[in-house]
Amino acid sequence: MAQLFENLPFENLYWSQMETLPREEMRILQLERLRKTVDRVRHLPMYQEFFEKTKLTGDDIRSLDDIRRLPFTTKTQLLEQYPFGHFLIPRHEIARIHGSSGTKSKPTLMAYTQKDLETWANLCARFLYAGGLRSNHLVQVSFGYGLFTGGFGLHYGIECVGAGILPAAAGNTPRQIMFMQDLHTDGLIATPSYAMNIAETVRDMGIKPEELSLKFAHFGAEAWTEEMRQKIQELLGIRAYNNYGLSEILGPSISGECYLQNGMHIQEDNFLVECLDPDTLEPVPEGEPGELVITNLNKEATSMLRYRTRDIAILDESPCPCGRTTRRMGRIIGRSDDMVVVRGVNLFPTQVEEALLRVEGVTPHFLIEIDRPGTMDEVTVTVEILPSHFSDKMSEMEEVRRKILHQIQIVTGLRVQLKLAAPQTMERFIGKAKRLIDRRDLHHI
Ligand code: DLL
Repeated sequence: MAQLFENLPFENLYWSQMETLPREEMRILQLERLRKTVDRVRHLPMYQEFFEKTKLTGDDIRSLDDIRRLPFTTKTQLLEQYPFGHFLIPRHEIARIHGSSGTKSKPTLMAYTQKDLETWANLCARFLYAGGLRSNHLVQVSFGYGLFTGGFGLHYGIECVGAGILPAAAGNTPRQIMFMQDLHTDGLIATPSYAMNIAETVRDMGIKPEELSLKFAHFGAEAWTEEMRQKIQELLGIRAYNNYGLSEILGPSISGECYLQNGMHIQEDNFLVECLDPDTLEPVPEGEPGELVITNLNKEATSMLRYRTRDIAILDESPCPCGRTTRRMGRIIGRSDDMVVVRGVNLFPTQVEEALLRVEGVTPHFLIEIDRPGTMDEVTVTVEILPSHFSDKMSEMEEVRRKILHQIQIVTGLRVQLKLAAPQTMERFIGKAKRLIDRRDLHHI
């Protein structure tokens, strides 16, 4: 993979001049765009009361720190506006609508103008290009196409770079692999859990990574660990990059990794990202994890002020050796609403993934179940074992059990119940994986 970059002339490393804009110029641009955004959204029903009371306008925003004078937006507020109350354009000007899956409630629907769609494609093109995508490549998009922003977002990003697309969509893993073999696809787009599923099937079919033409992949839409990256890279012989986004803001595009894989470059000309303590809503000290709170700076059809993502990550201000000047964000540690407090200890599903993948013979297919039969929380982790390490002999399995429990305790600080599942018995996901079931009724405590 290294050769892919060695032959490139330096100026070809970046898709847009925005990626290397001097920090001061970026701040000026952000401020200008923030002021415009404030003036555009202040008449929306969900912000009206605040702006009527404070009489704030764009002109009152004198520095980027003034963002702290603006109100937050939550998913609940957006749902109250369902379907169109938060749109900034009349219905006939809508070019597209996307939204969240809405398993628990109605979906949050977000609108795009034609210009928004062009901006979005360009932003996706930036991180795809930063990971080595060039116009001569053919990329397999194994995301669901639909209301979910992953499929269409990446699709048009690849098109924007001028590369070829195979819109394979998610599912039918043997067929995905057949395409990889027959069409020699260079790149893969998927959720990390589905990519793992594909990678394991490749291995189980006896296909060696070098028999495939895959070179790179961009994964996102759910939390994943460095351990998972290493596993998938090894099984498919690729470089796997992380990218982040959410439909309420735009979709994939908020940030993505460059070929150095050391954090996701935030596309700061389009998004103002704060990292706040979720309880006090004050900025966390630099280098500490906090909730990402995002403001749109350049979206026409819908624009959020200080949207509370519930995603926890660490921001990195240090310059990246790739030459991009944008701030970076570390991988998402978890969602604050995915984080459970068990016997007073904070637990994220990604911590369990990290622990499991440290043990040989263990797959990343797992489920965490939390119950409270009496007054104490009980955590049960069920994990699938590789065929090569699965045995009917109690003594052999005992060794694996001991190692897993030890790693879980090191990473999470918790003692859990462990169930070892036979190969191929745990559910496989083609989109976002579900790894946690919390059956405690915490409202009655
Ligand atoms: O998942 C957008 C997306 C699609 C991003 C494809 C990247 C690739 P939603 O369905 O609205 O949008 O879900 C957004 O997914 O708040 C995070 O909790 C999670 N998420 C997205 N990307 C990552 C990532 C898309 N790279 C929610 N790492 C967000 C961890 C992620 N979590």
